[in-house]
Amino acid sequence: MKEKILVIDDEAEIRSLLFEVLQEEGFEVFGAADGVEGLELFHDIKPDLVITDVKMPHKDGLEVLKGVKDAKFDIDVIILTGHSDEATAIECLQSGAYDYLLKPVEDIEVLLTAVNRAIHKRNLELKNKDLIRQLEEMAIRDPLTGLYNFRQLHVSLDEEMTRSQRYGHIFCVFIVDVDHFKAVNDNYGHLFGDHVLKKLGEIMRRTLRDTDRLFRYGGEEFFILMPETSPEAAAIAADRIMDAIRTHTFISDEKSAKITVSIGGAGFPFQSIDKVELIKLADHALYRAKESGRDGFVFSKVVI
Ligand code: GH3
Ligand code: MG
Ligand code: MG
Repeated sequence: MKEKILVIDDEAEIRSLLFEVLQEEGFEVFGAADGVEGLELFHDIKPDLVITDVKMPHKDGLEVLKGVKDAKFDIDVIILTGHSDEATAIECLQSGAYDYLLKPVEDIEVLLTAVNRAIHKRNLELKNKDLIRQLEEMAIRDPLTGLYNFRQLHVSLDEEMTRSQRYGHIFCVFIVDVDHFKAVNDNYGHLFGDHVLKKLGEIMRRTLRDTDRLFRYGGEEFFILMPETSPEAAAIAADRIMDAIRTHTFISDEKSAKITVSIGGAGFPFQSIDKVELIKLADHALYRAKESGRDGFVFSKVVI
């Protein structure tokens, strides 16, 4: 993709010179004849670099620089200025300009070096931002299913408890455990087991509300956090989940299998006042669901 450069100068000849040179260099170039028009265009196109004249009608280069910096898009500005006005150029540098070039622009190589350096720096910054975003995602997601992981579950539970206490709302949680999953691995292989876990995540995500959050809790266990949900509504959700899974045929590599899950549920703050207790109640309820024959849902009976 071509990088975009915005050239702001009231002199048409300078604009057309820069247009020609920068287009030749492979950039997409936009032009504006004064600072007001320039800043409007800047917000519209979000260029990768701004080159602006200093002395212009309406808004001068220093005001353009301020407008660009205030927008917080991390976009650099190169200042164009006459020989007689180097003091302003220095003031621009002090206010955050990336570089300045003296007019008339005679040495095209100097111009191109400054532009390419600024664009290279911007591309590195964008790449870094992207890598940081990826790392942040990796830190909170489970790589197999793409669902939020155990660590993020604790963050979300803490947040939901705070919200629930502040606004007096209740919420419910489920621990969902695949029935006889060891047998799935033993009979069809670990890869097929992985496929089942991934698919289970998709099925549950589709079955839940947008505001419900789904986590991979452990190996073949999932955790569901349902804000503003009563135990009665949770029971309906549990039935829907179990039904969707029970009726699905898992197919991969010419193998196919049917699977069921057991679900344990508990609520906050009517049954538990802290996170550890809440998880323990859901876990006990899950244990009872397993004991009563699996493919079932048990909501904690604890009353406080
Ligand atoms: P139950 O109905 O009592 O829950 O029986 P189960 O076989 O599901 O329970 P158990 O805890 O004995 O076995 C869980 C299995 O899940 C064992 C483990 O190898 C498997 N498992 C855990 N994580 C993964 C994974 O990421 N991929 C695959 N394929 N299997 C996994
Ligand atoms: Mg001028
Ligand atoms: Mg299991």
